[in-house]
Amino acid sequence: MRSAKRLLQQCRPLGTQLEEVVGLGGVRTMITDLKAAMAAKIPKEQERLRELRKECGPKALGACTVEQAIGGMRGIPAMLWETSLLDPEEGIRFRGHTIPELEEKLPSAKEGGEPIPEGLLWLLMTGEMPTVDQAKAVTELLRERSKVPDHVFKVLRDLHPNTHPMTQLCQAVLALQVDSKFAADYRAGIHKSKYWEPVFEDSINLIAKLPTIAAAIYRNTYKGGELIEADPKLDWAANLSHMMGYDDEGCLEMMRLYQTIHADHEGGNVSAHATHLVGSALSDPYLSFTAGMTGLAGPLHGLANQEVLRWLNEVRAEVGDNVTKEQMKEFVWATLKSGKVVPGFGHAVLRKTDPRYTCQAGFAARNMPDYPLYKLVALLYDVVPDILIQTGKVKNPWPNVDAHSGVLLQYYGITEENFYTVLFGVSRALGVLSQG
Ligand code: NMX
Ligand code: MLT
Repeated sequence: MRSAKRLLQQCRPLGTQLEEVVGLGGVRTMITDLKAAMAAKIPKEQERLRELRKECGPKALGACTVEQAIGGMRGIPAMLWETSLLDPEEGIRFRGHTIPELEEKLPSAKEGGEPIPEGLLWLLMTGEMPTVDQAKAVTELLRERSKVPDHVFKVLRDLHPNTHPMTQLCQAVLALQVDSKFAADYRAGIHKSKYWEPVFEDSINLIAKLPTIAAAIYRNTYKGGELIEADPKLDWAANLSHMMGYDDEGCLEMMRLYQTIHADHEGGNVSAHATHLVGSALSDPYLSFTAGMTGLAGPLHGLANQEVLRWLNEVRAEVGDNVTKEQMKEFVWATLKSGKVVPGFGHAVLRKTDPRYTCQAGFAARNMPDYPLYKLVALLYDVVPDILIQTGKVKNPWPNVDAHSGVLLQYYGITEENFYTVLFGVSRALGVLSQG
């Protein structure tokens, strides 16, 4: 299923800009409080939706074929998704901005460095590119709410030691649900025009706590359970890396970029669609995000980043690090002939190389040009598309986001591939909860 936004845009232009407000004494001040920015925007957005329905309600969005119904509603424009738009040829745009534009325009933690996801969160929620101060204010907001209650750590500790990190993430988020503001306000009879406020509160509370939860899962599962305190000087993504035990400056930058580019991919992918669907029952953000994460845990979706590494390690175990093009071709054919997919390649919507892949390849070229695994992934780019084309059935033979992310993590020492999808999930919270 894909977004109806393109057609809806033809009916009516996007909402108004919100940059400045007139404060006390008539002084124009920039809003740096995310909730205040939302409060100024939401009534207009609610009105826009009402008008859209009135003006365009009967307009048809397109026809639907039997093949599309069988194929999981692919290509049917049937969903309103404001935060991002996916073009099959160009790739994702977040509120109108491509990945290279985000790299250029979003605030960074250091001069000329990688974008910080807090800036993206502001952009996704308000539709406006944030200033440095606005992004910093989000960092502070998330820091203030980052404390995870003890009972959540207890839930994690009591799980079976073999519990997959993605299952642990879901359990921890469900354990947080006891504090849902939306669930409490709904019980108290909140007016529906005000739903957005407790949804916003829950979303921010959850996003703020996810790095600590993810790091606890990592430390419990792979590092003997010794947890690391957050560093109050660090931003949200850098703190995730720090609490996992990785303080290398390059790793902090990698985590900022990683957390920015995985955030949103329109509404038709499994994690976004599941979050949206469950949220439409007025299940609170903790419940709906968990639904998204159980979907992200599937090997054809987010778990593919773990599968890519597993698969590359199989190649290396068989032929060593100096794999030739011919050996790689044989390995790809053997994978296909054994009835498996080549992980990290193909996409339900994209028909070109994923710009998130290109962005990560650029990071690798700048920061780890001689790393053997980077070279192996570059070799895959040379070999796999041609073979997938030869099968005659794969609609997109090009690499997706998952083909490259594991290499970056491995380089900085995060070698436990079963954990990778948790990092994807932390980032995905920014997109799917903003849409909520
Ligand atoms: N390797 C082998 N076969 C493939 C691949 C691949 N990478 N991609 C597609 N196919 C097959 C697919 O299984 C289907 O075969 P069949 O008719 O026998 O069922 C045929 O090609 C047509 O599929 P498409 O229409 O091209 O792709 P579809 O939209 O069904 O699926 C994916 C999209 C992403 C599920 C698919 O390309 C895939 O399984 N890729 C590998 C797993 C992966 O990398 N997933 C991550 C996606 C991105 N993410 O982060 O979520
Ligand atoms: C995603 O980021 O969600 C994946 O690329 C899958 C998709 O968009 O269908």
